[in-house]
Amino acid sequence: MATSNPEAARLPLEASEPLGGLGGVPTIGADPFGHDILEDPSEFHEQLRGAGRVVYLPRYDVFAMGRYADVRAALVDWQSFQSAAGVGLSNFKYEKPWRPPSLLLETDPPHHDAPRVVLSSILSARALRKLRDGWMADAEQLVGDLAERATGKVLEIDGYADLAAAFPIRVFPDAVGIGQEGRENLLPYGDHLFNAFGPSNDLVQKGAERIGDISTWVNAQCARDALTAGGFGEAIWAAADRGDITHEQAPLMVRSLLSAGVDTTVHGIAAVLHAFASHPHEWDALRGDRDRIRVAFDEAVRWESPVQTFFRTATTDVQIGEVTIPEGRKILMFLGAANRDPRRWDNPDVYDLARDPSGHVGFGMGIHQCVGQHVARLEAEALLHALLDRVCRIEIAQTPERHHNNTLRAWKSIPLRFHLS
Ligand code: OVM
Repeated sequence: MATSNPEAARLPLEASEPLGGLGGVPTIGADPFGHDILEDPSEFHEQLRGAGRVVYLPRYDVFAMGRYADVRAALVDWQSFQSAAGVGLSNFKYEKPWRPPSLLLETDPPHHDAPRVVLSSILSARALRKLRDGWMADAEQLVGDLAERATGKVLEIDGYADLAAAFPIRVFPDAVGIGQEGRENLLPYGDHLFNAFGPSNDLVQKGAERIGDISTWVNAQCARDALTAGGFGEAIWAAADRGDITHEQAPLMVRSLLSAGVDTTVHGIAAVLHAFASHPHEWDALRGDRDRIRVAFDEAVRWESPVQTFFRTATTDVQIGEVTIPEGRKILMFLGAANRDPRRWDNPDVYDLARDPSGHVGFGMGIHQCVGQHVARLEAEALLHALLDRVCRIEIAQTPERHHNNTLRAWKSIPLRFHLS
């Protein structure tokens, strides 16, 4: 069986098991981690959704799903589709992970439960209330400082570097409670981590040289005595003192914050800025009704899906329609394709504040759904309030440039022109 032999499991299907019990699986030969598709995945997503409920990708000998209903159902069914074998292409049963597995992302119940309960409480909407006023003031200051660069009423900035990357880097490390030094490592760490969920292609190779030093720095920030009072990090260690988690688990949970909490939010905020720049009437609508700020961010997460994909692993033979996914096989869940599935969304490619984006799978779904989503929403909300105070129109000043990552739908630059009020 291909599934019990790691060597065979990586061969193309034809070579290991000539479509025997897998007959009838639609096959797509394209490389979803290749630069063309990373630059613009929309055609591939359409092909994937159109081909069937489950598709086989011979390039990586994995299965894939792109329709909303199937992606959602699989994410919710953690019993059949486990995370503990890793949520990247690599199967932890056969290959040593590049870093110790995450206690949240790369586990399932029962091991997942205690870390999840602890972090849900530390990052709950209620627990974040005390951060709100400070983050609003920080956003006003950031936008105010940028506005000083304006020529008359026109301000040209890079929406990626000057806002989307600048704001989370300004507020999030303080909220966790890490020191000032070395914060420039956070984005490269996340970039490599999210590349490493994919195949070991050029994007992974490019990060490999620096990742040792960067990981050493990240891991050092997770120690109790590296964390300042009042932050999320200290709260994780306090949970260990209470016995809710062990003292061995605490540093790995701090590492989860530093892993999942920076690049995701940065590219989520970039998505909302790009959405408004490319849909100017929606900015007018938001200016007329600030209560739609929450919808503005969630609709941007649906529209862009900053986290495009995660894998699961079948714990048993799973039948989906005509196809049986054999036990032990990897399935690539296309969150980005599901979030633009016309079977679920009207005019899915349009960024639309009038729709209800709830139910999107941009934060995942089920027991692993993003535990930091309230943090992300608060960051986006603070920044949008500050921009609404000063900016009456957002335009694209020059063609934005994508940054390619195996997992993230990311930006390198978004040249914007703001018209100040
Ligand atoms: C973690 C982790 C890392 C990357 C992503 C993520 C989106 C979690 O270390 O727990 O969730």
